[in-house]
Amino acid sequence: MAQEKHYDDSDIQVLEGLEAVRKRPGMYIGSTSEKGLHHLVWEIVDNAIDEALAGYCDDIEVIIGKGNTITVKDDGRGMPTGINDKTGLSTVETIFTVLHAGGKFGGGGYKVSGGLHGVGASVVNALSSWLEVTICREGKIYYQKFEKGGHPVEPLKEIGECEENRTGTTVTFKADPEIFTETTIYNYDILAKRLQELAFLNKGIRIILFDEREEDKKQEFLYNGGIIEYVNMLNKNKTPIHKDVIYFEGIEDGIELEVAIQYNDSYNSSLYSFTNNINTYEGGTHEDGVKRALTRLINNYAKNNKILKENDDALTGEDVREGLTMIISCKHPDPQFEGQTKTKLGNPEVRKIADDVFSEGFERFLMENPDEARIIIDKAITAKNARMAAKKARELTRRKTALDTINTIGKLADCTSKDASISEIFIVEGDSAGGSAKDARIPKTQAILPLRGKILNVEKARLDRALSNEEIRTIITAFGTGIGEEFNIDNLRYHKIVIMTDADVDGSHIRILLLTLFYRFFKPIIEGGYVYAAQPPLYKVVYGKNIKYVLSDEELAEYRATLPPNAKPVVNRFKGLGEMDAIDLRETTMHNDNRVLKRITVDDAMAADKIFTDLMGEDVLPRKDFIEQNAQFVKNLDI
Ligand code: 0RA
Repeated sequence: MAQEKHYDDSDIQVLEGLEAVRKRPGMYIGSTSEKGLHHLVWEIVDNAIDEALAGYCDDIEVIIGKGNTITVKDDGRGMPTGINDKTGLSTVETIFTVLHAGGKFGGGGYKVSGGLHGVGASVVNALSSWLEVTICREGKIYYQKFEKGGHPVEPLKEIGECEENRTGTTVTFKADPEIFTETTIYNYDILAKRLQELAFLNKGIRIILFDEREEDKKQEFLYNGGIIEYVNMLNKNKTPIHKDVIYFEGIEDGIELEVAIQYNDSYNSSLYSFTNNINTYEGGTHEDGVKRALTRLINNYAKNNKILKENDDALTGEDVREGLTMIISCKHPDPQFEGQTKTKLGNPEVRKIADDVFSEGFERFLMENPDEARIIIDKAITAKNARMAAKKARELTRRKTALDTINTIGKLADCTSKDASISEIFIVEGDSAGGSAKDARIPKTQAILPLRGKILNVEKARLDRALSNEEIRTIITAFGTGIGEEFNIDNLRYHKIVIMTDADVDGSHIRILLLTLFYRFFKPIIEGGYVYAAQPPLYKVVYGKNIKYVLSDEELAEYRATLPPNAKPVVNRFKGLGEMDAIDLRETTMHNDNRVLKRITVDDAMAADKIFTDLMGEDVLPRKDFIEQNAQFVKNLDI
């Protein structure tokens, strides 16, 4: 009796905590969209990764069950099962029901949890219809189940025996559809991509993903080479200009740093940095330190070996990073995340550590491999020469500004407002859609730029060539930001840049080309959240006096189901934007009241960019087929 009473007391407090999570799930997992749903998986996987980083676990299995349950199984020490002094509950129950409990039970090492620092398990429990945990430890099997919102069904109990040396934790949960109202269906590709990334970043950990919703769907990720293999994969369809990936690692004051690089013959750099397995999209001190060291060392080597002359201009960071693929992974006991999206590493001490680790290793590499050194430095010098040529080309363009402006004005129907914060530009596929859009717009705040031709694919083009493409020049002039070294986000003339293309393959192609262009040359406009994709409807349904526009076949079926059984609505399928008249377009796609705009994230743009990267060297596959096969990506954009 006494024990049960005690249990009830704690239960009340505990459930108040979990109730808070259910009231404001967004505060704990960002959102309750598809992204939030997947966040639940990361929270549980992170705990297993922590156990692996502490050195006790090598195998992690993630299973998507038939009913969209998730199971995460590890072969770690098993969560502690004894009674916790503070809560009077078992440590297992404490971990799953007390907010902020996680960290305190960790046995040192890095906490990799994506910003939640170990509170993950209780948050996942709070947002689940049910959750089960099974633990093997010291020859015994323990089990506990929680029901809707984290209510324990009964305390942790022993349910059987296992081999003495078998240990591990298995967690299974079902996301609560009352919380995740948009979807509770897991996307295999999202899970696979991140689990693969985790396997690259944590060498030697085997992560297996099973999808029981489909027969024989399974992938195993195990990379003993860690981020070296990551760079190999990124460069798979490119042409490296030196044989092996160059890798350095070091540890100073408990801060661990790994860098892997390889140059390829392209003109762009692919640079990804991580801290405690979190993608630091906004960079930070680890990235700064490595970049600074790279620029300094290449300049020094070039000068010392008389490849650059005394009076030559120095190579810039951009020059030495042309064609560079690089992964930086930092593991820090107390990372400070800053920036707009909290993905910028702020710890100042890391700058020097990163510089030290990279420069010690890279200096030796240059000394010991003069042939490779020469190839890398020649590439940087070529990049510098191209940069100077582009500068000249830009100066020429600037002198022709009057002419350019006339050309641009011919195409651009600008808005009258000069206030960027309320101004929007619609980049529209084709002249006929451009015409309807011009009629449909609000002239004060909405500008229309019709694109006539396909824009240049910038994957294989340097800035100087991109600048010779008329459609690209028009876009630059319209944006007002300039490009390359002159780029200035403050001069952006529109705070909404809306890509408006058809929902077909050509439309996706144009959209992907535009995103690639923005990603390569106007990244801050994507990072700043200024870029959107419009979502024109697929059908217009007229039923009596009601007009309804729907975005997809599913939505059409849903709408039909709401009509009486004998209803015969008139359903009109739009074959493209060009088929819509100004009224349709205004009602559905352009005016604020009804339109659905999808904000493009850096991830979306990266995915677009990757499609082209993957295409290089895959000339067997015609471009269009490839994009058709990647319709999933296009669909993702259309959520
Ligand atoms: C702290 C201490 C111990 C195990 C764990 C944490 C642990 C947590 C999780 C979460 C998922 N899988 C896990 N595996 C282990 C045990 C300490 C000990 O045995 O002395």
